[in-house]
Amino acid sequence: MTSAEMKAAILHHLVYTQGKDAVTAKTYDWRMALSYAVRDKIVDRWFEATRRAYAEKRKRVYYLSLEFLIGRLLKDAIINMRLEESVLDALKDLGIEWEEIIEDEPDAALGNGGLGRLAACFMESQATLGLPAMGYGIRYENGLFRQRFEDGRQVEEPEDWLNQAHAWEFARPEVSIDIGFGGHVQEIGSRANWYPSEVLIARAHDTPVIGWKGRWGNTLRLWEARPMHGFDLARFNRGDHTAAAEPEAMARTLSRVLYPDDHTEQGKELRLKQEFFHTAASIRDILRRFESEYDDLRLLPKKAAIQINDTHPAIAGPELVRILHDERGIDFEEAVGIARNTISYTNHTLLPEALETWGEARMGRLLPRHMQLIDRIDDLHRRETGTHDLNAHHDGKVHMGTLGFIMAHKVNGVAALHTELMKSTVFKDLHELHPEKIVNETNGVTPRRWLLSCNPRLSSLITDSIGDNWVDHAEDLKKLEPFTEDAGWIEKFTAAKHANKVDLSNWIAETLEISVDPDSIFDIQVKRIHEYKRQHMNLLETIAYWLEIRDNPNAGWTPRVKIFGGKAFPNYIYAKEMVHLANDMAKVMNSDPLTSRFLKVVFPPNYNVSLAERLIPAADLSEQISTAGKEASGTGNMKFSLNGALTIGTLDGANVEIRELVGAENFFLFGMTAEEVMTHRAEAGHAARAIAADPRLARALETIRSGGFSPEEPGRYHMITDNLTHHDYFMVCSDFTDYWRAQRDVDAAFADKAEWARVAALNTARTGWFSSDRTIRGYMRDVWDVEAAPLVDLAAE
Ligand code: BZD
Repeated sequence: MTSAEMKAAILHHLVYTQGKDAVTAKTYDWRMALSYAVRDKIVDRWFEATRRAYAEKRKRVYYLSLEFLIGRLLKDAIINMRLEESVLDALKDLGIEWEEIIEDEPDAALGNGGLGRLAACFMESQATLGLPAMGYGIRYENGLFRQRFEDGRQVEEPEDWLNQAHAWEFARPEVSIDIGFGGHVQEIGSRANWYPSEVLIARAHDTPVIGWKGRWGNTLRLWEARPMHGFDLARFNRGDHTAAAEPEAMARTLSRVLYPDDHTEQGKELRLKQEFFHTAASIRDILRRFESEYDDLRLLPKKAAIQINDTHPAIAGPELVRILHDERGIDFEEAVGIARNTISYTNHTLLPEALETWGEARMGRLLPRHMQLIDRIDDLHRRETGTHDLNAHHDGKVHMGTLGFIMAHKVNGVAALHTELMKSTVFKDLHELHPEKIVNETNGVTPRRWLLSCNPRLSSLITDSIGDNWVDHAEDLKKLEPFTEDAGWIEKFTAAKHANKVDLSNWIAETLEISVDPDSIFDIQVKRIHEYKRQHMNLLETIAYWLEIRDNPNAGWTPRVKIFGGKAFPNYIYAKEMVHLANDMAKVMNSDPLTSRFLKVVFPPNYNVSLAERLIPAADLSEQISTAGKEASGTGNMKFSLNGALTIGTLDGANVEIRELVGAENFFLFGMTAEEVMTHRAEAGHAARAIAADPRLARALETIRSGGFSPEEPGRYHMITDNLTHHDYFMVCSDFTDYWRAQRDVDAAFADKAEWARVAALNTARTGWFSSDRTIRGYMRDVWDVEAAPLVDLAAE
């Protein structure tokens, strides 16, 4: 597409789709016009792929997830369609700022963190690989809350991304599916009729997901909840104005908000309803598509693979059995077999508080037939395995992890260590019964968004050096290794990183009014705020460093900028205190004349996908410091490495694999192993002993305790200091000394600029394996048993 054609397309949509002329158009109008112009190009490719999937009778992958954290879509689409040049030229011609347009798009924040972002990376990789796949999610009206700080405290505000028109979706009112809840069951022999007492409608909204070079496109289908009967005109005419709108409001509640809980189970009824609503609509849609192509349901596992993203859609098993058995008349055991061979389940956490359970009373009330089928599934599993105590339904609850396991043919962990821990802890007994079921698929991230798009300087250097094949064959980044020995090339690498740091410094100055020196170490910890991720350990180290500088301000300290980002779950008081503490520390430290040349603390609010794209390319040091055994994988860790940051981290999640790939000598390792954590935790008084043994730690804790960062309220952080002193389940104190040591190793290493840059470049060269293309290939081979469509390279046409 030429620039002139692009310009014409933008102007056409500005006038005829957006209904504005160039004189009155605002940034929003220009963005919509550009989005529609780009979307037109995508749609042709998307149809072509969809037609091919049908014509070639290909097996399809269905990715069921309550979360898709996709972020902005415009730049992604432009880059994958290779339209940057024509768009940039056209915008220049029209006198429109590219940055301003890109920044105007709201993030689609339909996820909490890693699990939701993984789903988004997977969608992009599936499209890039030419794998016929469809994502199913919920079209939340309000995504993850917006975070603001008020006197350093987190304040949550509703996120309303659908307040303005959304350029990327197509409403499909013709795809409307009835979803029932409650009511009663009438059994007829083994089968039953379910008569729900409440029925809602799931309406589809489709977003095309386009792969690299537009070679393939898939669909993300998001369900919106609608009332069976809309506005009650009779009631309205009787003068009952508010009540007339009630059914509508009730139904809409279901797709209104994303639960902001990551890693906790709230056990709320609305959440269970969301889960069933999402899953039932998706299963119906999958079966309808299957039955339009094939007439034998026994073929289902050959033609469809259903992946459930954690247990949130785990009701898929019983629901599929219900339709196959009750509605289609397939024998119960055979129905279970078909469902199992179709479904597989990904586990994302071993934290006990995150494992979903539903009370039998609630489940029985809301899903009476499913409750009966779960008992029969348990019964069948007992007979199959000769066991008696491994039920999904026990102790008055339905355990969704067990249900997910029993109803899947494969269960996967998301990093090597995590998968081994699954086998030896949470799923130990089930694993012994089904040793073939658990497999590992180490997570990955899409290099299109997480290198090419977010880091154009580094990407250009890479492409100038080895060509652009790396973009969809990220293992090619290995070819950069010889360049890391070339001083001239390392200078260019350093220049790219430095320019990224200057950009970030300017942004920090403009938006937060904090001045930071781009020559400092940019040390970044961005992720959800959680005790197991140990932001407080980082804060303690920051305090200890600050105190040390104050003791001796002229000792030639290595300057650091400590950057934090992340949201705390609104009811998680401890996490919110960590946020508050970080902000209080920033206030004190950034204005300390003795130390501010050497140390700054920066906490931009509202960490999201777009902010990650801004921060990660500018990082020198990536903080991956979770208590060993607690972070299933991490994916931020991969993004940092790929962008040439060094990691300080524990042997947890995918850190283990990152360290193996980049080389132990190029990784700042510290802390206990998962096994050591388990034994050490059992020793009474571990925290007190660690504090007594490390005066730096003792002083840092005492500084918080005595109100050093909250003079107006000295007791403010007693929750944190008391917990660390007396309980410290996540072993912050026991790991602190070694963490401090590793941080000083970082200082020493940073002093040798050229050597640091060489190691940073090695990180980029050696982490291509963490492409989600590799992950998806793994699922295709080990879990889904599916092949991609051969692709035609359009760029060559
Ligand atoms: O999944 C995360 C893990 O904590 C990470 O280690 C891992 O890298 C990613 C991807 O596999 N888990 C989550 O993000 N979990 C949730 O977001 C979540 C959401 C709702 C309820 C429970 C957990």
